[in-house]
Amino acid sequence: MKPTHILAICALTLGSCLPVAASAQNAVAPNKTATSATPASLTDGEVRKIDPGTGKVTIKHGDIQHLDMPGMTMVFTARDKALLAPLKVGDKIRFMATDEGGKLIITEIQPLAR
Ligand SMILES: [Cu+2]
Repeated sequence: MKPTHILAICALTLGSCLPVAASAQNAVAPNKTATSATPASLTDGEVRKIDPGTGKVTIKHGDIQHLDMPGMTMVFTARDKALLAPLKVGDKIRFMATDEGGKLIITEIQPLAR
């Protein structure tokens, strides 16, 4: 097999896999040259209120650069209510927030040491 064939296969694979890995909304970001495409990262926060029934959690959070949001206290919705099970009010956490159609969803929570 010639090396050029391997390169061609890699390019095809990357091109078809990237949009699949991201959500439909984020899929366009890698192709943009704009500076607004900040990669999503974990945000520091402190749990203020937990509502296990609705999956809502109030968090005092630091800057969320990929959502272009300054630090504030606000309500998020956990994608999976089970994410909230280990939490207690006052816990320091790191969490992944994502904007889905204007609704802020938490997809991951990492508790920090109490
Ligand atoms: Cu906020």
